[in-house]
Amino acid sequence: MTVATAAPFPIRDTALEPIADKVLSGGRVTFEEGMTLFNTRDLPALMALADAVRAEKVGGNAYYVHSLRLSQTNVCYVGCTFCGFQRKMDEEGVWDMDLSDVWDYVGRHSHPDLTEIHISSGHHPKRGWDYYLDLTQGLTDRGYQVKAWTAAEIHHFSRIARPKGTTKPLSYREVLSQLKDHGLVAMPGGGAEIFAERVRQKIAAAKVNADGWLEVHRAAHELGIPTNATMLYGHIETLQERLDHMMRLRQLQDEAPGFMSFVPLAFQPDNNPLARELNKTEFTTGVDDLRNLAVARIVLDNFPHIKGYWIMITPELVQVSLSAGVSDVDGTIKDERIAHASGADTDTGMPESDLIRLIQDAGRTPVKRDAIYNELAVHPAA
Ligand code: V47
Repeated sequence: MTVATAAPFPIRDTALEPIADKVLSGGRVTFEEGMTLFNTRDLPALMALADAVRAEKVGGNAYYVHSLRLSQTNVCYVGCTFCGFQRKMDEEGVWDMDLSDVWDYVGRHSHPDLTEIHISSGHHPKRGWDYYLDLTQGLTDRGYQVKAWTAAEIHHFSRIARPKGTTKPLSYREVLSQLKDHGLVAMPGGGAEIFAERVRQKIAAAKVNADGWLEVHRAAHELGIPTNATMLYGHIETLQERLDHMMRLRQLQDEAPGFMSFVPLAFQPDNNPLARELNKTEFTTGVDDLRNLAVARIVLDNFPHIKGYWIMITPELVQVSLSAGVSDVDGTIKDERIAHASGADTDTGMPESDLIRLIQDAGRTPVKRDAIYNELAVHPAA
């Protein structure tokens, strides 16, 4: 006999009933239960459960940030196969801003409401450590909150920042603490890709490994630098590997809290070696995007937010995802380049008024936040 579930929404897949009861009474899902969530065909119940978890955390609010994406260079020596953005130094289509170019760029894109500059770029083989410190400091001095440098870049900096004549890399902690002294307020979640070694070897073999990525974020959290975590999905990874990725993040958040949001990144399948090798031209499906976000919301019970990244899954689906666990829609962005280099067909930025409307029309209250989730303004629907 099945015991009636306490869930205030219909559940057609009976395998979900005990999980819903557990989650709704504050319990934590196991790996096996996480797989049941991934495998269910009962998307409405999965979304409703994730929505209940979301509501418990943020009530009727949904967050956004007035941000600018800065990709000061696309030069990168790492060679991740999913990436259509990277260029070698002498390749066509390359750009590489020195500091004065960056100040001009930011001046051109500046707006009185702009709070956050999110840096997203390549691993440059020639730039020295001072460039990164001066870039962080210069943006801070101009009044912006700098959210910058992925764990993969921190790993790269640990090698280029070492004192002359030494061979031992600087510790992640030392690199991060110098950046913090130059104004860094938060770190983005890029470079996580998929932690499972089987996949990482195929798509990001030369990038920092999973343990290194997690170690950098641990060091950041211990220094009081909040961070995000991403997961690149929709290519060669299995559902088990997605869940393993989430579980490793959950574990780190238990041990060294400091993650603000989890950001699933849907594979953009154009102009990159992985898409060509897989002969892949289609974007991830809406069903996969929604279940991925919903599972993340339920599994990552210690993450304050799940972010719906409209650049990669469209504003329309992000609006729906506000009923599937998502509580943050990222930002105005303005000049996104990484996803667009791999075929994203969304706009490269969105006016703040459109973001507000997107959230209001989903029945949520838009809350403008800064880079570290201080609330700046609330825009209830009229
Ligand atoms: O690190 C590169 C990914 C990341 C592709 O922290 C791709 O708030 C899909 O990290 N298909 C950069 N993804 C973007 C990023 C990010 C975005 C939004 C918010 C936050 C945050 C972080 O984009 C890279 C890589 O993992 N990426 N190529 C591609 N073809």
